[in-house]
Amino acid sequence: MPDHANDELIRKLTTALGKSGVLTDPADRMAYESDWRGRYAGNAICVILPRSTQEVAQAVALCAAAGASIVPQGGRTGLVGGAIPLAGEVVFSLERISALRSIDPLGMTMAVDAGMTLGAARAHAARHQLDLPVLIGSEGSAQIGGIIATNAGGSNVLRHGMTRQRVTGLEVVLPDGRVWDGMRPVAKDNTGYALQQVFIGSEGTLGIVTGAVLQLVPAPKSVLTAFCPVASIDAALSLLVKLRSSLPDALVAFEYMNAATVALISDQRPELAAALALPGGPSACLLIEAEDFTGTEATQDRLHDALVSGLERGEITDALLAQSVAQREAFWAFREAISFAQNGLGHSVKNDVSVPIGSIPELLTRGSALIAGICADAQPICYGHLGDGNIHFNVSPASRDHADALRACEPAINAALADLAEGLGGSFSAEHGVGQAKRDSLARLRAGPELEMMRRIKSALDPQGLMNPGKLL
Ligand code: S2G
Ligand code: ZN
Repeated sequence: MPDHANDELIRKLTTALGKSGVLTDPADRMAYESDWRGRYAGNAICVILPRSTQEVAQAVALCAAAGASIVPQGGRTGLVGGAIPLAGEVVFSLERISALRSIDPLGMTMAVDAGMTLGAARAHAARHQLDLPVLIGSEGSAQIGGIIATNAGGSNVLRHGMTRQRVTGLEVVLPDGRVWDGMRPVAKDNTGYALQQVFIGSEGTLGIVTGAVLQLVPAPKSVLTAFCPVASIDAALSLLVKLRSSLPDALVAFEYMNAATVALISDQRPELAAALALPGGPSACLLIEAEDFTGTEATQDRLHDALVSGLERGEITDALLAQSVAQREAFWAFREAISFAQNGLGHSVKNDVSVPIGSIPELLTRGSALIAGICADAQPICYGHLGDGNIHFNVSPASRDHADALRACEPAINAALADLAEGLGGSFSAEHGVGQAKRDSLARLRAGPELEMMRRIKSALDPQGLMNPGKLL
């Protein structure tokens, strides 16, 4: 947009939201123009911080009238650059719209503003012995609107599903500035197209989520967490099968990390490795978690017996069962440190893929061979949600000196791993979404009816193409 048009729009937005609600100075905008990894950055004409759904609606209407593009933004914890401006957009930060609207302990639902962090929402639920079971390391910053827009997964999808399964109602500001109030706190609403589902995972390209009704679950009486060095990926899968049969109603997390991942954490965060006091050198490990609703020893006994038989079969070489909350937190701190630890080596390549669980050994073997063929001094940092078939097939340089070489190989690595995952019947983006990072993979791998339907939905709901241009499609 020409400068005078920008100035005119900024003037109108300032009138609508007040001076404190519109950031124009580059120094004030900077924090909103790049992601936490510093991997994606851009320039907005301004960043606005509306205080209510009505202010969002007013601002969207002003942008639509001016033909200005919009980037909805939550906590900026995404990994595919989906909430980062490219150039010339208006960034809508939802951070000031963060209230608890209501909570219904009997119906186990909670209505919240989109800007509430996931951690705050989980704390509200816990006060009523309930839980919002989306388990991601970034819960302190990730916002409810963002995890809905990206359909975030996390570590207990195995039991509770993705964010999609948690949403019963949505409030969305549409690209023309109208507000859709779909905040229905009922499990069943079979009245035509499931419109909430269209917006969940749409990455801000169809509208701005400003509120949600979330389906909560009873909080467990206790959580049992084990950390186990594992002999191989096949052994891990064999143990998964045993645990699923002995803890069918309790197993919530089955996280895998390969030896290179464990070595990376041990190098970058020795204090976290020391807290686990793992015997021997870095080996592949599992983090296993079960929820106990009985308040008896039954679940613990079943988990213990399953691990003992895993030891006897040689599937695991040790089994640390958390004896305290602090020890459980040490296990998770180790696991959640992976993402940041990758930053320590200069450049991190991330490929969040899923395949049918039985194909994971082939994915790891063939994927590692592909990477070795593309980039000599790179190491596969493979970890993630083995229990639901989602592996973060990340790649780090052998050392910081090789970071540039890896950066140069990234497009080839991403394309090869995307093709491999899709070829194995899986997905080139399991939980992180498309954003800027995987847009080309979407265009290449989902061409035909799938992409055509997406484009038609996009043009039907956002005919001006103002919502988050350059992301996803
Ligand atoms: C995880 C997040 C980050 C990454 O840790 O489960 O979803 O680096 C990932 O891939
Ligand atoms: Zn993940």
